[in-house]
Parts: sequence; C-alpha cells; structure tokens
Amino acid sequence: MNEFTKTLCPYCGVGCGLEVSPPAQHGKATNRDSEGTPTWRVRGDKSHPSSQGMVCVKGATIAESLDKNRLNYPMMRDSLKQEFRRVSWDEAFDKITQRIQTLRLNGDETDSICMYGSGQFQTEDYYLAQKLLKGCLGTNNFDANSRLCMSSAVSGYIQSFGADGPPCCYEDLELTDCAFLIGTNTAECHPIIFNRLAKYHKKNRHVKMVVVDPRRTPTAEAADLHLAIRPGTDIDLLNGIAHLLMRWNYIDTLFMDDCTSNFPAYAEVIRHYSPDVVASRCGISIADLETAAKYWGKSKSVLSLWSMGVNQSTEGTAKVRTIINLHLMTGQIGKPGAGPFSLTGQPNAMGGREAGGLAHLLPGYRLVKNEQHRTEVEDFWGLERGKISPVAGLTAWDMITGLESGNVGLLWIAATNPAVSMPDLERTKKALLKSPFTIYQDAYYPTETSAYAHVLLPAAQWGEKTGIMTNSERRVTLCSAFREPPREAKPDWEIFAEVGRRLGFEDKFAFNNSAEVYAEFVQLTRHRPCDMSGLSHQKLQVQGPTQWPHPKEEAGTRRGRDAGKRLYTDLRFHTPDGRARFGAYYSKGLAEPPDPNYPFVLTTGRLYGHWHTQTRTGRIEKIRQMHPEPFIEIHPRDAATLGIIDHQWLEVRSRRGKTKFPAKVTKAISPGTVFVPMHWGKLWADDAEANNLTHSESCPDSLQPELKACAVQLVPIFVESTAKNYQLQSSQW
Ligand SMILES: Nc1nc2c(c(=O)[nH]1)N[C@H]1C(S)=C(S)[C@@H](COP(=O)(O)OP(=O)(O)OC[C@H]3O[C@@H](n4cnc5c(=O)[nH]c(N)nc54)[C@H](O)[C@@H]3O)O[C@H]1N2
Ligand SMILES: Nc1nc2c(c(=O)[nH]1)N[C@H]1C(S)=C(S)[C@@H](COP(=O)(O)OP(=O)(O)OC[C@H]3O[C@@H](n4cnc5c(=O)[nH]c(N)nc54)[C@H](O)[C@@H]3O)O[C@H]1N2
Ligand code: SF4
Ligand SMILES: [Mo]
Repeated sequence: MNEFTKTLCPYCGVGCGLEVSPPAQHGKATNRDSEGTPTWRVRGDKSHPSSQGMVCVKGATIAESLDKNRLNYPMMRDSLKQEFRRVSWDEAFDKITQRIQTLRLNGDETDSICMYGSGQFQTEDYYLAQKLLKGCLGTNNFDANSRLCMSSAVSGYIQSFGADGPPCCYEDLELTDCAFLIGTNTAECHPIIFNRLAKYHKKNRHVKMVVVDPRRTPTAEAADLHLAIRPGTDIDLLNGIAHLLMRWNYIDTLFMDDCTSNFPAYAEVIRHYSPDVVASRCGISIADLETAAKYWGKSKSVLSLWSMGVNQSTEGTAKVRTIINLHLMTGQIGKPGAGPFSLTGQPNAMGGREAGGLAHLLPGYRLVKNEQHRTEVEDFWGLERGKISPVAGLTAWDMITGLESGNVGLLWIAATNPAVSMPDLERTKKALLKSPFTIYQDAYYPTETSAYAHVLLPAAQWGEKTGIMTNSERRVTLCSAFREPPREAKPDWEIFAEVGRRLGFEDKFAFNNSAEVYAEFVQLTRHRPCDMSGLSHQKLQVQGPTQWPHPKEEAGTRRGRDAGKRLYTDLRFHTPDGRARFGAYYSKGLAEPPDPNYPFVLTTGRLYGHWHTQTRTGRIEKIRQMHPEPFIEIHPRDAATLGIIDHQWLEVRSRRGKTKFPAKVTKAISPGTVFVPMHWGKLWADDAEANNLTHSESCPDSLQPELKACAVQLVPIFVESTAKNYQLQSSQW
C-alpha cells in the first residue's frame, strides 16, 4: 500500500479529498487522540479538484473516531427486554433469511419487508440494497434518510427539468456575480464550499452575497444583504423578487420563449406578490426586498445555493421550484457562475439518488411508476417482466406508521440513527418498540437505535471498504480502504449480497469485490441523465475524481475538457418537449403556525463541529469541547418577556413532547423564533432531543417532513445540567 491512501471525507456532501496514512509511519510525530492512542493521520488532498487540499474540523479529526465504541460482532435477542447475546454471522444470516422467507411465503406479506438506509452508504451498498429489495424481493420498501434531507430537491428538479441532478459545479462559486444563499448555513455545514465562495467574494467587490435565513448565522454574517425572513415565508419572498424582476423588466424573454413552458400560470401568481404584501409577510423592509431583486436582476450571473431551510418543509418542492423559476425568468442557467445549486447534505446522498435509493426511484435516475423504466431494470437484472412493483414503496415515515398499524413485518435499518433523527420522536420510539423484527446494521455500539433492535449487524465503515461516493457537484470519487474492518465487521454491500445468495439468488449476487458491483451498476446508467458508464474503480484510480455525465466513449468520439462540468449548457432539458417548466405556487406557510398556546416557532439545525447524532463526533474530545452542551437560542426581547437571562433553563413544550435547554440569549435569532441543535440524543444529554418537539407533516410531492418548524411554548425552570459525560470506554463487543 502507498504511504497515503486517497479517499473522501465521510461527513458532508462537499466531498473533500483526503489523504490518510497509518499511525506507525510517523515516528515521533505520530498523531494521538486525547487518550494518547496513536491515530491515523489525515490531511487534505491537494489534488482533489473539489476541495483543493482544504478540510474543516470534522474531516481533520475523523481518525479519532475510528476505534471507539465499534460494534464488532453480530448480536441477537428474541425480545427487546432481553440482553443481546453474541452470535456467529451464520446464525444471524439464518435468522434473517428465515424471517424474510416466512413473510414471502405468506404472499402479500412480502410488502411488509422494509429497509431504511442512508446517504452514508457507498454507491455499491445502495445498489445492492435496491437489487435485493426492489428486484429480487419485489418490494419497493427501500427508503433512506435522504427522505428527511434531499427529497424536495429531487422532486423539484424532476418537476422543473424532467430529471434530478444539480446542474452546477464548485467552480461556479468563483465565477458568479451574485450568490443567493437561501435556507443554508453553508459556513457551518458546507464549510469548504463556503471558504471558496467567501474568499472570492472578499476579493471581488462587485460580487454580491445574499443570505435568506431567520437566523443571523456565520453565513449571514458574511453577506452583503441578510434577509431574516419569518420561518416558512420563502415562497412569499421569492415570488416578491419575481414580481419586481417583472416590474423592472429584468427578464430574459428570449430564453423564456425558446427554453421554458408554463410561464403564464406563474405570471398570474406573482402578480399577487407586491412589495408591501411580501415585506409584511416576511417581516423585512421593502428596501431590503428591492435590494435583493436588484442584485439578482443586475448581475450577469446568479448562483443560488440552498439546503435544509428550503427542503425540510411542507412546501419543500414548491420552494425548490420557486427558486428555479427565478433562474428561468432571467436565463440564469447552463452558463458559468449561474444556476440553481442544491447542496447535498450527506457524503453520498448523490450516489443514493443515482442508484435509485428512495422508495419511488430505480437505479439510473429511473422512476418506479414508469413502465419502461421498470422493464429496463427487470431485463437488466434478468427478472421476469412485472417483478418490480409499479407502486412506490413506503417512505421513512410510512414505515413508522406501518409499525403502528402492524403492517411492517421486518424493518432493516442501516447507517442511520432514527431514534434521534426522525420527527415526532416519542411516537417514533413507541412504533419502534412494536416492531416484530428489527435488524440494525451500524458501525458503532451503542447508538440510540440499538435499543430497538433484535439483531445487530456490525458494519465496516468508511476506510474499511472500498467504494464510490458522489459529492454535490456530481463528482465521483473512489474511496479506497486503508485499514481492515474491526473484528467481524463487514461492508454493507457484502451483507446484502450474502442475504441475497442465501435467499436463492446466487447468480444475482455473485460479486467478488465492490469493483464488480460498481461495474454492473454503471451499465444501468447508460444513456440516462446520470450516465457514468465510462467510469470504473480502475479508471477512477488512475484519472482521479470525475464528474458525471461520463458516458462510455463510442468509437470516434472524444470527450471535451469541460464535459460534465455543467448540465444544460445546450439549454435543452429532460422534459418531453425539452423545455424547463415554471412551477406556479402561492405560499401556504407553516403546517403548524404559532398560536396563543404555542406562541414561538422552533427551528432546528446544525453546529459546525458536530455531525448529526454524534456517533462519531461525540467521541472526539476537541469537538466535545467546542460544543459542550445543547442550548436554545432566544432573542433578548423574548428572554426579557419570559424574565430569563443567559444560561437560565427553559422547558420547551410542543403538542408532542417536551425538552429542556439552557438559554443562549442572542440577537442572532429573530424575535418569536427559537433554535435548537439536532445533535443531542438520549446518549448524550437528558431531554434535549430536538425531535421530541417536531412533527411529521410533510411536503405532498416529496414527502419530506417539515423538520425546520413547529410551534412551542417556553417555560422557565430550574435545572443544574443535563449534558452527559458519555463514557468513552472501548467497546466490550
Ligand atoms: N457541521 C455539520 N455539517 C453538516 C451536517 C452536520 O450534521 N453537521 N450535516 C450534513 C447534512 S446531512 C445536511 S442535510 C446539511 C444541512 O445543511 P444546512 O441546511 O445548512 O443546515 P441546517 O442547520 O439544518 O439548516 C440551515 C438553516 O436553515 C434555516 N431555516 C430554518 N427555517 C427556515 C425557513 O423557513 N426559511 C429559510 N430560508 N431558512 C430557514 C436555519 O435557521 C438554518 O440556519 O449539512 C451537512 N453538513
Ligand atoms: N430536528 C431535525 N431532525 C433532523 C434534521 C434536522 O435538520 N432537524 N435533519 C435530517 C437530515 S437532513 C438527516 S441527513 C438526518 C441524519 O440523521 P441520521 O442518519 O440518523 O444521523 P447519523 O448520526 O449521521 O447516523 C448515521 C449512522 O450510520 C452509521 N454509519 C456510518 N457509516 C456507516 C457505514 O458505512 N455503514 C453502516 N451500516 N453504518 C454506518 C453511524 O455510526 C451512525 O449511527 O437527520 C434528519 N433529522
Ligand atoms: S467540508 Fe465536509 S467534506 Fe469537507 S472536511 Fe468538512 S465535513 Fe468533510
Ligand atoms: Mo441531511
């Protein structure tokens, strides 16, 4: 093995290139964790085009989490009341296959088999899970945590452009005249993208940066204009900007005539969004609204960036399409520095979309409901026609309600921690307790979800398996293994393949390694929007990270240097008529608006150092010190009304549950709104789970829940501290 192995950071969708080397090779300079144990050395990969050698604190400290509290062996128990006992892989596989066969033999019950996966899978893991569930078992009940994350972006892109896929690239961050950031705290959540943008913005005075966020985040601090809108008023704002662009004639009629459809319906909608109406609904000044519209209208190129403040909404798809509308009316797409750029959350949520990793998708950007798509996949997998079900499977939340109604017979959870991250957590946990059979496949033990499992399967994680991840700019990177999995842990794809073989599908899962899995998968992308049929592990090893589309070269053709950089440069879209479609949406607002009983809007989100449910970052001392305990942000005016000061405790109650936090009194949050981080589950603090408060109402198109807003009441209380100093003992299993 080379001294350094090239790979990708396994945290966020920026997808920074890393170089990793073993502890032993650095003599005295060996890196050590806080307990003095030598750790792997990690540094930014200067040759990776997406990150150019940069990393944030999460990537830089990842090595410290590799050996702490790992799940080393398969474990089983007959009921959740019992202790786990260690079992062999054989015993675990037998139990799982028996259970699946029983449900299959009962006819209809095949559809009670469910898998809930994750954007932290590699593409090979994702692909084999689809082949097993949607192909061999004939149920589309595979969903991923991307349902809570990217699904509104997916449905917005599909409805407006005829296909999913962010059309932009990171170079656009350094080519744009106006960056319009909405519902994204890029500085904390996509730090290296933000570094690139902020550096360029600072150097070029003509470049404008607008941030739309109810909180004054570190991202908003860097902006020329911060629009602190009321939560849930994004469509009002965007339609209001469109209204002014029309009024001031900043529109590209040539582009609209040649390349779009449905403008009249949209024009009828935006007519109703005059500046006075919009300013008062959003809680901003007319002058600020006009400035935003001028920045957009006057700039030669406009790049919009968004993430959860947009997607996690009952209007998620409508918000995404309304952002895209602004690009369509001003011709801001398909050229350098321009376009609607959804920032992907997880390291391989993009790969999940390519592999068909949501309940309504099939591999290669195909749809379950499309007969031709099903036939193509059935033929490719060698299945009889009609084997793939034409109905979309259960979404993540449907699986929870399916447990409640007794319609789920087997729930297989992998690479996600729903006992922290799902909405309406008390209800979620009650449902998980009712599960007749839950398999939980994770790299760590314990996590909050292991308490709800009958079978625990130890997963090899990043660095212990070789596989592919795609980042936000469609760049595909081979992530090579650089160490052995601990004890008996196995890569996710191998576990799925073994179950497939044991169920009698030997020929469909005859893979010797992940390169073979990938080679099969890319053939299913041929002639599809996400065509990567020209890629393989071997090729990526040689040529390095590569953007799709990257078709297999036909004889006599040559790929241009910029191939794959941007989508839609020919201004032809994937819709039947080749035109991008305007979406016409009136604003609806929050599903659960504040009222006299629950007078505050609670919003939830992330902090710079922590990753989601802390399975890794909670075990890294430097990060724990950076964010020692949970808190609730509250505006000084609201704090005064409640009669509390900084650090005093508040009980936070919603219609579904309650929590408690010390107050962080700050003008960074708008009056009437409060914010809590999502990172503290039961293992890390008492009663600080953001999702005890949230609800499960979701967008009708994307079915993505509105994790960004619910109504709460605040009651001052006396408490000493609830943060747990979680023991970092080495795993006994
Ligand atoms: N440090 C860190 N980085 C991460 C992650 C992590 O856990 N930690 N997770 C990764 C993942 S999976 C994801 S999905 C991304 C998420 O990345 P982001 O979306 O940037 O993160 P969030 O903090 O969830 O939410 C972003 C902002 O939305 C704002 N917001 C709330 N309601 C509204 C609204 O109605 N309108 C608007 N315009 N804004 C609103 C919030 O105030 C918040 O600042 O981060 C990725 N990167
Ligand atoms: N209130 C609120 N809730 C939210 C959000 C919010 O903004 N607010 N955001 C939502 C979003 S966008 C997201 S993405 C989710 C994230 O929520 P989760 O997916 O629940 O969070 P993670 O902590 O990332 O969990 C990933 C798990 O996968 C394990 N793991 C890591 N690598 C591997 C591997 O290779 N194989 C296997 N089998 N396991 C592995 C880790 O140990 C960890 O337990 O939370 C959602 N929930
Ligand atoms: S920006 Fe994202 S991908 Fe890059 S080092 Fe930080 S967490 Fe990892
Ligand atoms: Mo996410």
